[in-house]
Amino acid sequence: MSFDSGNAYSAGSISSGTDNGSPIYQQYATAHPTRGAGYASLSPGNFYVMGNGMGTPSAFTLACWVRTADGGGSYRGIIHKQSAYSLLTHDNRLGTYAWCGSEASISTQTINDNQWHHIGQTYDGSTFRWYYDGTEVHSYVKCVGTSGSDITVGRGAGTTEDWTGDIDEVAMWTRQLASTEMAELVTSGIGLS
Ligand SMILES: [Ca+2]
Repeated sequence: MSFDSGNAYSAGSISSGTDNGSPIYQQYATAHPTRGAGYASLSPGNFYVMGNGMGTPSAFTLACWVRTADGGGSYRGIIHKQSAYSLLTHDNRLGTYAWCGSEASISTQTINDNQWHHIGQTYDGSTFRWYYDGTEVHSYVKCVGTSGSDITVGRGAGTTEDWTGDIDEVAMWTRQLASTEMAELVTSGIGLS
């Protein structure tokens, strides 16, 4: 989802989606070398539904740029698949929730400085790794749940877990990107296969 020309939903293996509420499409004052021409602003009630998309693959990567001054006092879903996996914030810190045994893991990395940051989560079938501006900041060993739930961008488990802030270049891969590739996303954009 580049948001460079409105609601562009292509995101790795995901190629369709729908607005829920009224996400606001914004244009950068000057096109950004990595983030392109535009981005989206989300707030409670305004998010995207991506369909089942890539399902629950054995390995995957979730990534996007975000800017927020309010990471939420509890869970806020950024890229979320209910009952499977989620890239989220909790009390303004980057984290995840994996439904195999229903357990969250929250890093110490705060995210509410109102500056653009690239965040990502990779999974190799056993270990989650979080990336912040291209650098690994946290990991934990966990399996994911199997779910047919739609992937949502900007909403977690329900209406109380909507995310507030700007978002751009949402991407997903059905493989674990290497640490070098996660760094490359920050400097070169999402042109990885
Ligand atoms: Ca963009």
